[in-house]
Amino acid sequence: MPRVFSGVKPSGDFHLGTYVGALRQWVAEQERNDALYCVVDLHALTEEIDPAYLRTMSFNAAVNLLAVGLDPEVATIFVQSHVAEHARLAWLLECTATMGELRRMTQFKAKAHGQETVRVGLFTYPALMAADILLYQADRVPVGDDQRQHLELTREIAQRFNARYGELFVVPEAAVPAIGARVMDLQHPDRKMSKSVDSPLGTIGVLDDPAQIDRKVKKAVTDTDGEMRYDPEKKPGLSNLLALMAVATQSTPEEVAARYTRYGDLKRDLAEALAELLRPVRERAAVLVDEPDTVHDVLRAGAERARAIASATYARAAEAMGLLS
Ligand code: AQP
Repeated sequence: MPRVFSGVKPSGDFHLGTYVGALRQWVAEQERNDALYCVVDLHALTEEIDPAYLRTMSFNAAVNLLAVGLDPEVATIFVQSHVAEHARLAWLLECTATMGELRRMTQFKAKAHGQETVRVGLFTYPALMAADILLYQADRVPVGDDQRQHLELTREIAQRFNARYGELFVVPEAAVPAIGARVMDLQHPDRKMSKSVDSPLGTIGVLDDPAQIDRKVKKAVTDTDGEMRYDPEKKPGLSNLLALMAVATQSTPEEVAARYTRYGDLKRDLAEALAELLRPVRERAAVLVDEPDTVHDVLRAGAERARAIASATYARAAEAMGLLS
């Protein structure tokens, strides 16, 4: 069975972008693959985060993973820091990656831009992400569009390692959805919807109720020419809404555009469709938050299984690089 791995950073509440760009695929992939999904808490440390908040968000992340429909009987769900080999392999891979490669990462440039101090971990983040993936010998990595470049670097690191130290790592493929790979902020359609950017009206949380969704969609920024057309470059706000409607109704943005003439009608139907799309997630999460033991049991079992795979890969990589076993 092909293996699938992906991770999500518990740096804040999950939003529609997380769901549409990644989690939806994770659920679809779990049936036909050996799937491992991880709450990547070590990645959340790359920027300032309150310890108590991180703990809460990591637990909430696990709740949300179960609430979106991941089945712990089928997929392995765990927390990154519970498997020490992530940090251990990251060091080995940092010692194969170059400053030039890491400096090219656009996410680093964007996050470091304008900051007085930048954590070393933010810079080396892509090596840790490569370790996350390569530890499990993943064939496919379902991610949103913003992670493409990191995936490309992971492939380069794996190929270079294999060439220098012997064939060890599977070189993974990115699996990016055709529609919804980059959900934009509803108030600032020139930038992606993000957990850590404060944009209360521009961000739809996966647990938002129908009234909140309705308010945010109705206030979404579009344009003034009134032309119903999918054109992400010239009409980013409207195109974002068309893409979301396409995801919610399993069609294409162009088909959605053909069904509407007025922006107001599209917004009304989109708000309803999104509320319906997220309804089961909201309902399951409401039950799960009151069952912390169930959630912790899932994470404990997941870490155990993940550790078995990760420790075998790490041992081979360490030995290949010359560390005494
Ligand atoms: N806006 C988005 N559209 C489509 N996909 C998205 N993803 C994130 N935002 C969007 C995808 O969700 C998965 C988990 O991402 P993450 O939470 O680990 O990190 P991120 O990509 O850095 O997400 P955020 O929300 O922007 O977090 P912060 O603000 O903390 O950096 C990934 O597959 C990602 O592509």
